Amino acid sequence: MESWRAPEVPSLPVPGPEVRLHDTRTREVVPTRPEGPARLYVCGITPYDATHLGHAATYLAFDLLNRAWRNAGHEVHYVQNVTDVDDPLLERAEATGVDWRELAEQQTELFREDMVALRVLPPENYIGAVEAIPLVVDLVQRMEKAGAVYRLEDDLYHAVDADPAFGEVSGWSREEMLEVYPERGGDPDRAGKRDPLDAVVWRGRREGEPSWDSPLGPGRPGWHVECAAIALEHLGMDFDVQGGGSDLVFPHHEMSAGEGQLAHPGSRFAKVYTHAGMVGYDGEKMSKSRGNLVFVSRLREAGTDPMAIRLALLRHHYRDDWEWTDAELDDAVATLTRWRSAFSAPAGAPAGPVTEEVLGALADDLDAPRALAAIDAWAAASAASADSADSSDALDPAAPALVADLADAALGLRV
Ligand code: 5CA
Ligand code: ZN
Repeated sequence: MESWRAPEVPSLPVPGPEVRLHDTRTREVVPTRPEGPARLYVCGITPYDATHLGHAATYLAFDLLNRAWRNAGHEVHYVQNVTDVDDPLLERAEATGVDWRELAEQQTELFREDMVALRVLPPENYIGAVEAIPLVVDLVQRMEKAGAVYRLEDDLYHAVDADPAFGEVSGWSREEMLEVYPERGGDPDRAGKRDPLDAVVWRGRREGEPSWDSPLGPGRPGWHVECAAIALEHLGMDFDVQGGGSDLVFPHHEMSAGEGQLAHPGSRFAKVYTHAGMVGYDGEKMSKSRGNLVFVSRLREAGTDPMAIRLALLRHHYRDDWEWTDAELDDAVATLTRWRSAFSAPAGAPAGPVTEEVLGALADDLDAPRALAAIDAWAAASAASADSADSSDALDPAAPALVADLADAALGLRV
């Protein structure tokens, strides 16, 4: 499907350091060492009730990674999916009496508009589950050849016991897995399964549900295999980073990695698995099923500057779980006012040290709060020197434009 319009990104006079990133599998911050273009897959939305601030925070985290890699001199090949056919989307369409295709198209378009407003760099390949069906069929057939698929009535299951590496991505115990599985699309209690944790890779046709003819029989893709198939087609095995929110660690990323690896024995799915924390509101994780959502589009309609939304979200480290409050937005608006005045001043404090600090912070596991604090400190120092006759000589007329470009290139904040 169509991706969205790319924002302009200024080029910086100095390169950033190599990027280090937290890896869920090893539970360590590790260097990323892209060979050729850095290859990034980030799980996309299921297009109903998009885009809430939790979604936005997760996509901003990986946008920081995309920018940090580019600033370190890498090209980036970014792929994202849209889960445009799956149970929760179909259920919502049914409940609201809207055609599921129409719901998906409307919500995907709203998401694109939100991403443009937030200056998120678009993926090169933006791929819907529906358009990926031939890829899914191909991957399931490869898994079948590896002896990792069995049939239960009209459905095909990924047999997790065929995979000696099962559990490696999340590092979770079976008890932990079994506890969340039913809430996250799993069907542990279905009679006839070999292992309660086995996951559907092809769901046979049901009355009243969309389905596609295929050599696997009529049906539709399972969720995890959708992402595995799209990532493999566009990035290949052993790509650099698989990303998403922490609610995708298990089962989604565990299963999609396993499915890729079963079909391509001997290589790893992703080198690094990185997860963003959950944004809450009113005491609970912001989620479609709980309905406690704050939407980017609603804030925009109410006249909120999208850069204030972006700044407020970036005040929190991407790995933290945190709770949104409306006060965060007021704070961000005040910060933008201070920055705007410093960026339009005739001179400012030297740009060299703040550039080094901002690029260094972002390359160090995407530490946006530290990067923002460095620009705050630069703006405050510039304003203080401008007010003092003694130190105004130390101000550099080139600095405001350089730091404005830095905020844009590294943090996506065009002020
Ligand atoms: N389509 C699947 C991924 S293939 C999916 O999870 N879609 S989603 O619309 O439910 O979520 C989109 C992204 O937002 C995922 O990476 C998810 O982990 C993330 N996300 C969802 N809720 C939150 C939240 N409250 N805070 C932070 N990130 C969230
Ligand atoms: Zn996914």
